[in-house]
Amino acid sequence: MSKPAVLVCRAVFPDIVDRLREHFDVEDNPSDVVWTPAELIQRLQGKAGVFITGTQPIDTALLDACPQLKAVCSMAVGYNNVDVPACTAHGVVVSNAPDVLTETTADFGFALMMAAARRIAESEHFLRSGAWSKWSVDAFAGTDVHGATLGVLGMGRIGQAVARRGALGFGMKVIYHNRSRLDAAIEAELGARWVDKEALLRESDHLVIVVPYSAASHHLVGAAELALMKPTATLTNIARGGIVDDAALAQALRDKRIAAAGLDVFEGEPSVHPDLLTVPNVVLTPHIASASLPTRRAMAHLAVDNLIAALGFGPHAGHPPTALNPEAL
Ligand code: 8YV
Repeated sequence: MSKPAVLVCRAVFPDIVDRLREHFDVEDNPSDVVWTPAELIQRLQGKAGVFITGTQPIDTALLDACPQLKAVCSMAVGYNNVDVPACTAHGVVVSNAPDVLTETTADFGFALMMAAARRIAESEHFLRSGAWSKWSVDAFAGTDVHGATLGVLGMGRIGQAVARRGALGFGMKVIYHNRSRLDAAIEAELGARWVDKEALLRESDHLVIVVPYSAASHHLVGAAELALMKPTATLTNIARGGIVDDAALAQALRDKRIAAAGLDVFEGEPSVHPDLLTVPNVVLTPHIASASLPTRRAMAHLAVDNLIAALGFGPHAGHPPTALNPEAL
């Protein structure tokens, strides 16, 4: 009997592809070409499953054009690139990759927040430029992290892991805003207090954004919100581009409306708003918050576990462990 065919959209670790080859005829992408939607549709013809990352859009047009597709398995936790209701309507199961990247992503969010607060990137550029000629009392004096107020916008798994670092490691006072409040026991463990969005913006010394992207979170932080923040505050975004209005943020940084920012995600990435590239008080990284090698491997393995199970193989046949719409099966 011939094996079902699957597509791996981007270059991944060779042993990941080998695991898929045990069950499937695999077309992979070792040269890591970013396929256009039309190329993706063409390669998906006759494929029962697809391994994607957080960057391939999966929409109705693609689903209509690929009637044999049964499973879309992503190695990202965020799934705003996938139209899950459309997949369900087409009988296509979708999975994401939660939990395995929580701690690594929280580590990075904390690092970016600290780099912004303590002006690490800005001062490193100064040193590398050869401009360092003497010690000065206020050179690159930033803001303290320990004992400050940490504001978390979006208190899911990663938000809670950031809060835990702040509260337990740095003695920070933690406030958060989320549509739903945490259980009282978790609030007590994290020492976290729910506040409305306006209070979060006004009271945070360091605001970390960890909310999923959706139409409702588009430009959740723009000029009006930035105007509420303290001039000494920092803003860190490790969630998705588009949640922060990047043009408004660049202006606020230039005007010193807020002190500094740390950004791992951008509207329209991999393009970055040109004004962000010229303001000095922002640390910019290319969407790498989950990028420790063990975590990227764990994310890819989880997507493979899901793909194997969704197409009826392995120990969890028929029950992909982190399906978002198991009812589609
Ligand atoms: C990934 C992410 O690097 O998991 C997510 O939602 O944004 C990142 O961890 C990327 O999307 C992997 O495809």
